Amino acid sequence: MAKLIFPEDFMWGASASSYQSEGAWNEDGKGESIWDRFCRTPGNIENGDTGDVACDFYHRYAEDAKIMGELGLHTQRISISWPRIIPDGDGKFNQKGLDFYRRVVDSMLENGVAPFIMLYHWDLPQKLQERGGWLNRDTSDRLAELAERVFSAFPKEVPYWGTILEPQIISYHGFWDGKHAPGIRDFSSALLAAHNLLLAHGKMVRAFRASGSSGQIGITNYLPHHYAISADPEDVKACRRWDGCWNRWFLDAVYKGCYPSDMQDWYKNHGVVLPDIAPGDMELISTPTDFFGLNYYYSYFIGAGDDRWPLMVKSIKPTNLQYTAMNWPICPDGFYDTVMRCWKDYGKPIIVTENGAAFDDEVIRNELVRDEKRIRYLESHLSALHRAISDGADVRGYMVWSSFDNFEWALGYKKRFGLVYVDYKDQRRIMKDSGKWYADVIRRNGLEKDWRLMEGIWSKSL
Ligand code: IFM
Repeated sequence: MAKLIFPEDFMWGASASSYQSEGAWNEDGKGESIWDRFCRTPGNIENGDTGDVACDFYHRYAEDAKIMGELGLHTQRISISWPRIIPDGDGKFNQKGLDFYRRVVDSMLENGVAPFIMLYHWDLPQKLQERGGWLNRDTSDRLAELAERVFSAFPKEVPYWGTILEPQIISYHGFWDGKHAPGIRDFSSALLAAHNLLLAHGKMVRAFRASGSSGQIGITNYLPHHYAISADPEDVKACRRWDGCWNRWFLDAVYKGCYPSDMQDWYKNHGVVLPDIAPGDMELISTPTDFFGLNYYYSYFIGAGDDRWPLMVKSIKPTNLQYTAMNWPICPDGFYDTVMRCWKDYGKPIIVTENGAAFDDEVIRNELVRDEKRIRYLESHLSALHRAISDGADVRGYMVWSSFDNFEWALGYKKRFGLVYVDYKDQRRIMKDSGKWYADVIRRNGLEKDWRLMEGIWSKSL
């Protein structure tokens, strides 16, 4: 009998995305995306990997939908490859692209899995990049047009819609440190990109309401928790700045209709050019949504320092924590604190749209993947989530990243996050132990463990 039982109608799911899984990068009329281009520049991606084939989901969606059904997922998140449907981002429409998503949605429904469609998970058409991409306000209108097409194609079948996946990562890795496409390094540009992405979010929400489609819509933010490394006021202020940059900048805009004034002042004083805000922009960005999409992986430990201009912080990696293969600290307390903070500060029903971990998985005897560390990671985070729910947070669902191993952006295929192992040589799928374990959690709507009692997992309360 599970000890930590989740609410009766709790939604269990998993997530994936188009560029990371589909492959078929130039089939059936698909246009080039910024990731197709970025991956072709030597040095951008580990091992020279690309998403050209990925998990070949484009051809194997039916088999994969069966596996989603075997996992017992209530929902699976997929994303729309924009250049598959509108190859140049503007103008010509490609029916074959939309037909593919029709087949995917039907296969999922046949297997009892409700589709959760994310409209933008990073694969911008390259042609739009050539017109400025996210630095051009017009891109937000183009994305709203794509969204309208997709809403009208699926008026009833899709219960959950996401607008933008992790505007933080798109802006900061795409435009601040340049690790992601389009590989620009300029903080002011990052804030402009963020503003245009948030405008696109608002426009898509309005298009959704106007379309009369059924279902719920929200945006997904990337929300690490931030702990100050000491009680020294300078460290505490630095930690608040880091949080202001990663979390409050986006959350306050979407849920309160303003950018935080302390961050605006700090940026202006450090020579950052803030985006122009046209009349009505903030109202558009804060158009009401139905749920708060929360992605959590790890926490940061922040103090005052000289790094990360214009923030002037330092980030340390505590030695008493365990780390995943991404070198991310395993920190379920941070998950609890993030969920509680989001609930208290923004008061919207939460869906955890991603949580998970990469480890160095190995296949044993051609059929088993004993990924005990992933089970412990998920178990510790789910028990932290259970505690947040017991303490009053309105959390409606939880989705593991990821259902299947896939292309981990600049880190290529080496980093495996899946509940299902993908052998990229022959595209064989092998259910990992974590997949079997998660199926059992879903079946029982709960689990046994309390992370505060789990050996080797850091907790502030220990
Ligand atoms: O793989 C990514 C995903 O595309 C967005 N969220 C974080 C995951 C792990 O890095």
